[in-house]
Amino acid sequence: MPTPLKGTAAVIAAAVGFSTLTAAAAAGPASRPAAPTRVTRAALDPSLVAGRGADLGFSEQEAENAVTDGTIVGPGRDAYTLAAEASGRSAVALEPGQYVEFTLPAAADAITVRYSIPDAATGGGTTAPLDVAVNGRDHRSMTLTSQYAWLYNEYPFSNDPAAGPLHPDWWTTECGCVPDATTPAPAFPTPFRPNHFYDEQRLLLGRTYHAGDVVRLTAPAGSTAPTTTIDLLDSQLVAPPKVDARAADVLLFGADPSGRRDSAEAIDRAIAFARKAHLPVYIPPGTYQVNRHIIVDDVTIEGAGSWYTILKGHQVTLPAPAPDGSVHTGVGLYGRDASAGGSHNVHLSGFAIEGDVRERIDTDQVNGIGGALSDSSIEGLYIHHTKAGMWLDGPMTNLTVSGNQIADQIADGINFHTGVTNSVVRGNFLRDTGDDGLAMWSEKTADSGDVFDHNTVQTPVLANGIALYGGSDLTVTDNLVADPIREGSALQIGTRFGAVPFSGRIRVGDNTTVRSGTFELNWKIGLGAIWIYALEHSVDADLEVTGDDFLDNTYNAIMMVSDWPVKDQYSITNVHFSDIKVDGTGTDVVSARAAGGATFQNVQARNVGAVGIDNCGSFHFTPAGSEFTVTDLGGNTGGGTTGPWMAGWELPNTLTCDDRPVVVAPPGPSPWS
Ligand SMILES: [Ca+2]
Repeated sequence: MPTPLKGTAAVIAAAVGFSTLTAAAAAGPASRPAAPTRVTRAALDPSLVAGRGADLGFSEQEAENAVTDGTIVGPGRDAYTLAAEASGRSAVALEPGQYVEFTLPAAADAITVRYSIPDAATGGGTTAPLDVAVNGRDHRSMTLTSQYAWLYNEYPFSNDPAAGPLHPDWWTTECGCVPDATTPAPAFPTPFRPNHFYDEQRLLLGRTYHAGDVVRLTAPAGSTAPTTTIDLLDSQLVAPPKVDARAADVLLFGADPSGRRDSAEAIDRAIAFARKAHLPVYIPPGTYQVNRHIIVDDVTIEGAGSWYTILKGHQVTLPAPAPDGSVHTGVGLYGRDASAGGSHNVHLSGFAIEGDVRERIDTDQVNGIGGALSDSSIEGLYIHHTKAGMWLDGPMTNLTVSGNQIADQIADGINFHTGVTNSVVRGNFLRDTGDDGLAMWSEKTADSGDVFDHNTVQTPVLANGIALYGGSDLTVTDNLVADPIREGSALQIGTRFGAVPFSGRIRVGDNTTVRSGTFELNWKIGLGAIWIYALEHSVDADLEVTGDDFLDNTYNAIMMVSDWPVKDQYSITNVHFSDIKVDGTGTDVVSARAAGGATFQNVQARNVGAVGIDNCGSFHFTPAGSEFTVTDLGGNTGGGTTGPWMAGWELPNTLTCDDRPVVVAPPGPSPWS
């Protein structure tokens, strides 16, 4: 039952994903008594992910589990669809007049709505109202926007829904050709590769509601949006505003909490005073207009909490490109450049950074947090609509990033780039990044001794949930990664992007992934929940993958690949998998497309859709078997459609190569008794 769509904006929506609308069982009418709306984490029963990921004190409820007279979108995992980019790969579409309602699981005075509305016909976004009512009264209106959503086309993407391919000299998967070198010229339907559909918005409700109270979100009858898609609702009880009377209050230095006047210089003055007086800087509740970087060094800056203190900026076009290549600037807190010695002893907490970045320009420094910050901490920020949430350019050391939320980014969530050492990213929540959620990128100089621990990464629209690109002695533990959408995996260990090789001990332990492993659109093969990739060097450091749960894998759970042109040059060795649970694979447990080998111990699998080990080695197919050796250290049990996943006949290196095994969608994850 395709939803009837009207108007020019609707044309785009209709073309790109509303075709996934189904007449699935929408819940009952408004008169139905409120039933508790399930609380989930990454659309999973919380018991399945206990102790993993971040806990920032909010409850997440998926719209597809709520009461609605709208239409369920999905589930579906195909790129460029609204379903695929939704948490849990499903959402609810509302026509004007329709609603979705959530029963609060606990006391709450604040909500976050993740939603999508169509783009304007010529790009650039639209706005539309959303009515919020609690228990049928206390109506409020949110103004939803798609100005920060809807990108099109090939990297680095475009806001123009009508544009043909940006790179007609690139090999293009849709035509299987290089368009410029092809006669007749191939035609590409527009919008071409639409993506990044969702945005989120926070709302303080003005009073505290109780468990059992009902929050109804209604697309008003007169809405200009033909469809309003609701993905989920977060609800929480926000702590009262923090007050610090023994600090340099930015109001005393002329900052304007109404957001009307630019406050950057006032904040600079407060910082200068605070450094001399050895005081922290305090930014009380309010919205402060900041349209450039605030340079921070040897200073503590505290807000009243990220729901109250908001630094908000417009993107500004620079009169001439900056020395770093930027052509724009915008709101951000930056340490000094590492080449100038970097910044030290910077402590930032308790405020939001609301940026205004609508396009991806990789030379632009328009990140929420940037520069080099040694011996520093960043805690309790909410970073929204910047390019990357935090992009740290080392060398630098000893940074702790904890308890932050980063959402709706054009590029990465947090990137430790070049020589970031002994630093920790713990307990952060990231949703809807436009590139890797969390990355360590050892370009030229190794990141070393760093830890990503207890973070939640949901719905990165491109690339990976968590990626390590080279480096030494790195740790990725107890994270929860869900729903990567294209050209990436939940976890990637790759020698890419000019990174130095891996060395020392690389530990990937006790993480949970779900609905991960995307369809690689250029290779046209399915990727694993964890993807180990030898592209620019071999992967030969001690790599220990231990205690992880890989749930509801779209294709395989574990993939090891060397790229075709380097398959005889680079290998993957010294990888050790142990104490792993694989619950559901569309295809294999292990896909090996490289020379080398790995050991496996206590890897339990069930609901496996294809042969357990898909072993291609380096594709020479000699009588000696695959160039990839699987070593069985015992306890590798379970399987699926073809029997035990690790069967004797597959060992140690039987060629079982199948580029595209038939996908058998597994049942949803369940407790492992
Ligand atoms: Ca959802």
